[in-house]
Amino acid sequence: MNSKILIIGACGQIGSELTFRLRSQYGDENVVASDISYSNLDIVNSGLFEIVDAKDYASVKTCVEKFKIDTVYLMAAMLSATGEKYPMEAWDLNMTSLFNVLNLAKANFIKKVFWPSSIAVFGPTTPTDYTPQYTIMEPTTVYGMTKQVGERWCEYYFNKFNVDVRSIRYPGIISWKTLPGGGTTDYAVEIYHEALKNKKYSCFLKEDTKLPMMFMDDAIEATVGIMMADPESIKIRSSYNLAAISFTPKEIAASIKKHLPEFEITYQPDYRQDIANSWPKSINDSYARQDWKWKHKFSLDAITEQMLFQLDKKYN
Ligand code: AKB
Repeated sequence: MNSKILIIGACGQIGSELTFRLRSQYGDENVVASDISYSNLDIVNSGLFEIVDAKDYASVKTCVEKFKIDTVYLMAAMLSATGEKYPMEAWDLNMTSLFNVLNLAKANFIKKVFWPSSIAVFGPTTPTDYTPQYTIMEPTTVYGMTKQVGERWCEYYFNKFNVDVRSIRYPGIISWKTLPGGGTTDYAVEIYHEALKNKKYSCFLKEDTKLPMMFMDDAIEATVGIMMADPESIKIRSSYNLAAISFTPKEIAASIKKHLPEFEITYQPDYRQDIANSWPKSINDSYARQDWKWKHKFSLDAITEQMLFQLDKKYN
């Protein structure tokens, strides 16, 4: 029998692309997209869509029962930069939505849960290079705190209540279909838009700020890959380290200049610099590669080629 899937936060950067991917795999009739508002018309008009408030247990449960959902991808979250502006709201959204979904699974309304964690679970006391799966975790952002404690709850619900919850720690995600919102790694998407529109970009991070990043296509493969893996192969029920590439603003600018030699980057670091400074430069994801055979495809130059090609088509 086919899975009946609900994506919560389907209008967002990852949720939107995940919706299209899951629909092509499981059939339009088996994938319900949902969000708090009609903010992405491509998603709203592309198939089954429901308004669901992730913070409201009854709202999520009603949708789950209406469509006989067995699998939930909980993609709604407030990210690192916005979370620092609205700490209580970030805590409330990120934690309440997770408890709602985990409790629906505990009560057997659903069978399987995907919940995204992030490199934001790490902090300034974490080893920065090739950060291991198991290491010091003292996040300094509210977003990072919600992800760290969320991981503990996922593992707890797996151990105590046998909830099949799976999670990966996303790095910064680069995509062209939907803009990211409220993250510290968002510069690596904005830069391509500005390069094409204005041939220049003022970066909110310093030129040598190295962060782990990944192309959306790889992120979607990882998400679908961990969810399709045999339950026995998922040995980590908190969240898996996940990695592809790492680069600095200076390096992404150099990659863009290969196609647009006139492109200029300037640097005006703001409060997001402190957040970036607290995160790892690169990640050791050997458990994901070993347990469920994760591997990435896209290099920085391959991402740049795709981004400039697809955005150029969009703008013209
Ligand atoms: C952010 O920058 O907040 C996110 C993340 C790394 O989780 N993109």
